[in-house]
This record gives sequence, C-alpha cells and structure tokens, in this order.
Amino acid sequence: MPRPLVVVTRKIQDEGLDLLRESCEVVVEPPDLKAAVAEAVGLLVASHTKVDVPLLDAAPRLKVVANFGVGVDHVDVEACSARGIWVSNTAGSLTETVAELGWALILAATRRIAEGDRVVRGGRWTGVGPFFFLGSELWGKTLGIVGAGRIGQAVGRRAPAFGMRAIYWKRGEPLDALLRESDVVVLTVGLNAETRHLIGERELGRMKPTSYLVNIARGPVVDEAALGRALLEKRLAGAGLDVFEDEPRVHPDVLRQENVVLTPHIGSATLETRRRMARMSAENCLAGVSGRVPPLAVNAASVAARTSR
Ligand code: 8YV
Repeated sequence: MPRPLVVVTRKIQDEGLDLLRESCEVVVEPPDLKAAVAEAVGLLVASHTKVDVPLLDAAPRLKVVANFGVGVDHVDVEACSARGIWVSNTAGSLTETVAELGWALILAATRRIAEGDRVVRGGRWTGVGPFFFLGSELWGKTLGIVGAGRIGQAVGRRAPAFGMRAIYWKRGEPLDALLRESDVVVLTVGLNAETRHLIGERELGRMKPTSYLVNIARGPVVDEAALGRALLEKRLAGAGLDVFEDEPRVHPDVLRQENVVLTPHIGSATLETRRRMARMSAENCLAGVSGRVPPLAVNAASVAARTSR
C-alpha cells in the first residue's frame, strides 16, 4: 500500500515533520497548492492560506485539515464538515505565550517603550525632566478582557501581579460597561460573523480618552480605519496591535501614530510554543489520515452527524 500523502503549506518545526514522515509521504511548501492536494489525505495548514471550496474541490481524498494554530477563520469549516473532512486546531498550545505578548503590548503601549526606543536610536534624546516621556501607570487600574476563553483568562491571571483588576466580556453580554470602565482593553476573541468589527466607531467612542486598546486576537475584530481616526483625534491614549485587518498591510492612519506599538502577528511565536504547535498539528493530522477523530477536531460533531445520516 502506498503511504498516504500529507501536504504541509509552510515548513514547520521538526517535532511535527518527523512525526508525519514516520507513516506518510510529506510534501512541504508545494509551489502549486491546488495541484499538490489532488492526492492528499491530510492537509496541514501552517500559514493563513485560505482553505475554501475551490481548494477542497481539488482535494477529493482529503480526510483532515489540521491547522497549525488556534484560529481557523481562514478555513471554511462548514464546507469541510459537509464533505466529512475533520478540521483541527492546536488549542492549548499557545495560551501562555500569547498572553505574554498581550502583556508585552500593554506595557509597551502604556510606557511608550517602542517610541522611546525610536527617540534614543534616532539621536533625539536630550535629557530627562519632570515632564519627559510620561506614560500611564497600571497599578490600581482596570483591565477589560474581551473574550473569556483560554487566552483571555491567561491574560487575566497575570493582572493581580500588576495591581490591576480584571473584568471580562463574554459572547452575548453588552460590551459598553466594560469599555466605559476599562483603562486597558485587551481583545482575545476568535474571529467570526459576530466578532467582525466588534470594536468600531461606536465602541471606540465608549472608551475613556485615557485608555489603551490591545489586539492579540484577529485584525478584523477591530475596524482599523475607525481606530486610526480615534487615535488621530486623541480619543484614545494609545494601542498595541499584533494583528491587522489586511495583513501584512497596516492602515496608514494607524502607522503614522507614535502612540501605537505594532508587532507582526507574533502572538504564538516562541520556540517552545511553535514546537508544541508542530507536534500537536501533526498528531491531529495523523489521526485524521488514519480515519480517527483528531484529538482537537473543531467539527467532530458535524462530521459525525453527516456520516451517520
Ligand atoms: C498562527 C494564530 O496560526 O493560532 C493562531 O490563531 O494566529 C497563530 O498561531 C500562526 O502564526 C500561523 O503560522
């Protein structure tokens, strides 16, 4: 029997590739993904490549789409379920690492770390003074966490260490109270139809002009043009952003603000986490390839319902 074919969209850590290679033929970073999936039984998505109907149509033997990461908003999960294809993620692999980046952005935005670095390196630093480079203290303030899932809770667990009170927003609850009360708002929700532009003009208007917005979720959760305007008009004190609406492009109004700290979607980018993500995505992929429900399938119930029809 020929070994089953697994296509991996971007090279991943050896912890994952070696595991796949034990029992499968593995094609990594094929130049033409559509052509490469023609015989594939497993697809490991290690990029934000769209897994849509045209790609699924080109992959008639596919049993599993194993995502290297937690958010599966780039995968048409419904179309996969309709075809009996499992979709899995790596939930739990990156919680603490993403929470750490959240805090890095909170601290960088409120203490103007990136801006200060630019001043020092640019030779524009002339000395200290009572009014020089004032930031905002976190101690005694309120941290509003939008999304009370794994990552949201991991961000919140660190709040007492900074003397902050954490409050949470969950799906279905009104958001205004949290926005009005918080000194820092951190977004940790997954992207779906309900959370797209969850933070727009109206919501930004509910936030205190002294408050900060941090996004470690998905770019489209925020209306980036509205955020750019709010920052330009000083209706917010600053922002820390790891994700953007149209990556790798950043809205020009956001880019030109000194009080915004920008990172290039590196929430899960630590050595330890990426190794876990590689291993977990490979394990999910191998389960699906061999006809077993992947341990972290996000559509197990829908696939089961379809096959039992
Ligand atoms: C990316 C992420 O998947 O887990 C997520 O939702 O956004 C990241 O971990 C990763 O960067 C893809 O290479």
